[in-house]
Amino acid sequence: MTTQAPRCVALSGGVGGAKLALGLARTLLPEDLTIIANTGDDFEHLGLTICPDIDTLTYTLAGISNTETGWGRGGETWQFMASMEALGGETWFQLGDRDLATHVERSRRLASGETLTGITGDFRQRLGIEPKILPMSDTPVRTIVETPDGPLPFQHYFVREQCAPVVTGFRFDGAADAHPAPGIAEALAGDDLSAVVICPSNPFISIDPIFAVPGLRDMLTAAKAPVVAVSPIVGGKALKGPTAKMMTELGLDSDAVAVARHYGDLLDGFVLDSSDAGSDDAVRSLGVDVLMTDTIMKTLADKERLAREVLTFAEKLGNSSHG
Ligand code: FO1
Repeated sequence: MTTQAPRCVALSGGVGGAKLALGLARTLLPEDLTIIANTGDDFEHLGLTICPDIDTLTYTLAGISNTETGWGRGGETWQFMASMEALGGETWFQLGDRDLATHVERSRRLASGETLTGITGDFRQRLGIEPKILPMSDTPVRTIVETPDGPLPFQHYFVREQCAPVVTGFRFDGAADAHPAPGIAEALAGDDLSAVVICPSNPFISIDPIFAVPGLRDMLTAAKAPVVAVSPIVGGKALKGPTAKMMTELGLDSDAVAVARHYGDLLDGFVLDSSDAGSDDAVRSLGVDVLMTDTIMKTLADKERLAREVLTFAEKLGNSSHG
């Protein structure tokens, strides 16, 4: 009998998701990993198209990210921002000098008719990344955060307003006309797929925009591999970002069980942090298998260990569902 290397598709937003994506990239053969990135955070700013989650994934996998912020590039300088400030331009969204090149070149290529998939693929190859990073769609989809004072474009809510407004809901503008990016259907098809991993990203603003692309969630449901999500909530708190605050404002419990319930039928397995022992029965009662482990990824070794454990968990789920 020959044992095949596992093949995996991962869905990711920004910082938290990119950490597990890096662990997966260091565990799997490059041709066996495809990462689908949220583009709902994308926006047009200073005449440029900014794609934060694609860039966070790309910089993280290339080993050139700013490990303190999780976004942007390491060793950054800020002359462009200082010059903008002197001219009275907008500076609430920090674009470093090195990072700026990504946005300028991507915007130029988009304007000349290239697709986001093509540009993302070219950038990652030039930066030495082997696994595929695919945007969820080549059609622009923009997350809009509904608040009592009206709708806010995602980055205005997240960065300019520092997530302070109360969230009453979300809209994904453009999603109805979007199509999954080329390569997604192929990555999710085939009997050799071993795992679909939903990285520990915010379910509402990082993963739901991916599911808002018509047909994409159905492709996941139809995939021949178990779908496993890693909880972004640990001990009732989001490790980074506004997930727990949002859940409370939306009238949900701000715990890992509510995240599992949010994904619902889609899930075969859920990875809970050991500090959430006691929530596992509630997740199992949803008909979802549970892996309890340490999900906090501080070091590279943490990322690799979690990636290995998630893949082994998915493999077990796959074996049991196929008798
Ligand atoms: N996040 C911030 O909190 N402040 C910033 O000034 C900021 C700038 C920025 C520039 C490029 C980029 O790719 C990402 C950037 N982010 C910034 C992160 C971005 O807002 C992400 O969408 C969120 O972190 C959610 O994933």
